[in-house]
Amino acid sequence: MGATMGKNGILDSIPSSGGTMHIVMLGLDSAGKTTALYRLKFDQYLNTVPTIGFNCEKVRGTTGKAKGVQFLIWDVGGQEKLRPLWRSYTRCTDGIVFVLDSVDVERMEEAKIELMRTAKAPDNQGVPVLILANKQDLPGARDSKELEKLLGLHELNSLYPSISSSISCTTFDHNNTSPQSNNTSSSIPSSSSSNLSTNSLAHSTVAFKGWHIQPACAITGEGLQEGLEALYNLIVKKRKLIKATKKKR
Ligand code: G3D
Ligand code: MG
Repeated sequence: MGATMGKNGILDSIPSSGGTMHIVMLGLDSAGKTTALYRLKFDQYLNTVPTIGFNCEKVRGTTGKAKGVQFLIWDVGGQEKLRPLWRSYTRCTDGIVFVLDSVDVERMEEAKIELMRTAKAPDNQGVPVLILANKQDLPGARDSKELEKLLGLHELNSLYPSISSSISCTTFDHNNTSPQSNNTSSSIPSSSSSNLSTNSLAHSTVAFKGWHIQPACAITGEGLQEGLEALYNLIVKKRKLIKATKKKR
């Protein structure tokens, strides 16, 4: 623990190579961040005290494609006076986990404001976000669908890159029923009056939904590894997308 702050934030001091994924865990105070971190790390419930500063642990993925992957998870204090520090941790991170108390409807608006502020910060735009809908064991816990609405998570969609590709497509000559050219497997009908013989370009956009909401209970550990795997998949997908975009240029 105890990394120092560099000009690019606290992650300056950590090598980003070696396949370790850097994850920052944020959320309002008492949402269950530290409980989730220690449940992931030690696979048991540990009593917590309010976090002043941060905790940091290496955690291994145990499920699906994330099995064996090493995550370096930063759990940052969520009290209001500590939130301005979040930016130092999120800069250069691979993914963000936003932990939510699924019962605390009174503070849902506050949670939404902080989540949106974080996701929309220029440094964080496009960084995959896992919303961990914690405390699902408690009566009155809102389910993912309801939380999605309460938090207005659709707003996040516009923050993620999409790749647009141009494909040469078949044009159709009405005097001649054979395709003129065909670089794609499907033919796209042209307008009824035309005898088009030139290729046209169709633009397809592959959308990337860079966020996921995962119901969880940090006390029992339910949903935590699943959430980590979902976040891992988003990070990998985003990297592939960026690589594909770069190749096109
Ligand atoms: P924080 O790190 O986000 O500030 P903590 O939150 O991990 O310190 O947890 C705050 C309180 O919520 C703790 O209770 C903790 O036991 C509880 N908590 C965390 N996750 C869950 C959960 O999934 N279900 C339930 N029922 N409680 C949870 P105390 O009583 O110590 O304040
Ligand atoms: Mg804490």
